[in-house]
Amino acid sequence: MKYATAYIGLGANLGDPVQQLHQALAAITRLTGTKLVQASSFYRNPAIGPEQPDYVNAVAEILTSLAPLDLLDALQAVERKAGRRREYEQRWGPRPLDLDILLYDNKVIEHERLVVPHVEMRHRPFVIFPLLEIAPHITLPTGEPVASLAKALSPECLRKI
Ligand code: A4P
Ligand code: MG
Repeated sequence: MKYATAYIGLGANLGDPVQQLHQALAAITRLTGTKLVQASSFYRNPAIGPEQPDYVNAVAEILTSLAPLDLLDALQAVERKAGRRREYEQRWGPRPLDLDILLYDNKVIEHERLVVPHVEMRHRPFVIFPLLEIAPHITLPTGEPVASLAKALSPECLRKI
């Protein structure tokens, strides 16, 4: 079996976000052909977007034999089980669980349902600092080290739980 290394961004700001992230990690370990390698600490931080509760965010490294779109389907099924109903949501609005594919090997993917690296990741402290915690030497497919992206961001808004 050929495995890809992928990094998943986890976020929640409705219900019990810490519990939701623990459950999401457990659900990820149960996905077909997928192993959880490691997860970052959980970080509480203010929401980016409309006025809403603080988020808890984390990043997980996985090994998966799922193709990128199959992984997306599987993660969206996990989001739905956590009570997420996209049709009632506003863009960047509150959600019980959000799972984003940040990186998938060194691939660049531009599909109508899936863009990798995740478009917003480079601007988001709640993605870059947890990623740096578990993969300090990683680079984006562009060759940019995540450590360099972190230098342009402030970690002050993040509170490690
Ligand atoms: N999609 C495209 N690329 C990807 C990818 N790499 N990973 C598509 C996952 N999905 C991807 O996603 C909408 C569609 O994006 C999916 O159907 C998929 O086909 P969504 O999760 O429903 O998100 P959305 O709210 O409609 O918009 P967006 O821009 O994806 O939201 P984000 O970027 O996930 O932002 N503040 C803090 N502090 N922490 C957060 O985690 N999250 C958001 C949501 C806003 N503010 C936040 C946080
Ligand atoms: Mg999302």
